[in-house]
Amino acid sequence: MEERIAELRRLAEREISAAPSLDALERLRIKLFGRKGGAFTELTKSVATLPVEARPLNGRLLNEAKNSVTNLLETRHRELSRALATGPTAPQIDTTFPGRRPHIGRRHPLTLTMDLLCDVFLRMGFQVRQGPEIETDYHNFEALNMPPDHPARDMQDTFYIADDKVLRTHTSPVQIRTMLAERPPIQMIAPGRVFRRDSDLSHSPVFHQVEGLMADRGIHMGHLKGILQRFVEDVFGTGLALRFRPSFFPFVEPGAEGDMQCVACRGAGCGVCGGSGWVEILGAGMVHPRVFENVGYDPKKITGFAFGIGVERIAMLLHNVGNIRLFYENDMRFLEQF
Ligand code: 2NM
Repeated sequence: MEERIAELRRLAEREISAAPSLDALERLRIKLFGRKGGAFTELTKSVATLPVEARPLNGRLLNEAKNSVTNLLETRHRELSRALATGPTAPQIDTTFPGRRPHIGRRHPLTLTMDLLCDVFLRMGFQVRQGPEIETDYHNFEALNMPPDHPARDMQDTFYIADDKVLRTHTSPVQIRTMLAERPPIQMIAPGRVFRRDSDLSHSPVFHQVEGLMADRGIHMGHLKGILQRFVEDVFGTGLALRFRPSFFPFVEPGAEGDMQCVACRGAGCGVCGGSGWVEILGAGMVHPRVFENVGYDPKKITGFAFGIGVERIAMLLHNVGNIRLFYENDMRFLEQF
């Protein structure tokens, strides 16, 4: 019996070391340890038939042999696996195969437009000022010469957070805060997000503005027209006229709306401009004396112009986008075009 155990152990060791593949090794494992007919399995059964005094020694020898052979099987399994992954038959890397293109993000068309507008005014000497999106009634309305019963303060247009806290309906409160903190000359723009309860093809409850203010001694409407004409040229190219139509805003006098010749038809009349040849792009005017009084400037000495430009409107005209919602739906087919 001892001799049979030793012989099986030598045979197993030889065959395991020589096993050429993982498949061969698995067949060998079954041959040695299989439940039915495995060599070690059978040998274990015969130990049980030995005379009682011979069992302990042979049991121990058999267990040693099984443990040693089991370890050997595991070692050989590791060897063969490693050879498969790294050896000459391992899968080769095709270095000519095209790489996986990483997805590169891009800036949002509104961000691009906002940055473009800011650049144009920065080049003309304006500085960027920012302020909070949640504003006091005072900064958003009262200081801008909008008394409590003014229609622009109507619940339909303004998101109220509390009795005297609103989501700013324009970036003009940034001009108020700047004038309260600084003395003329002021030459600033306020780019940012604004909020109104309004929504259709060309209106979104959240939209963006770039407003501007220039205040000093001797500022007049000619400065306003010149700066804005230059803005139209820089953003849309030369040769498009800008015209002022008289209009009303409580915080300016006189007030105007600015139309530029249609980018699409250059004034001939088309669908974009509704056949008129002109598209409205901004509001503007000379800062109302009461606004200057409210911030402690003497309106007899200081005059100024202000303007407000809708960023979405400019982006739609620049890229011929017909529906404002495309800017907020995050459809990659749209965004990837910019
Ligand atoms: C507009 C149109 C006209 C404006 C006025 C002021 C301030 F604070 F200086 F008085 N800021 N912005 C203004 C004037 C804004 O947007 C359509």
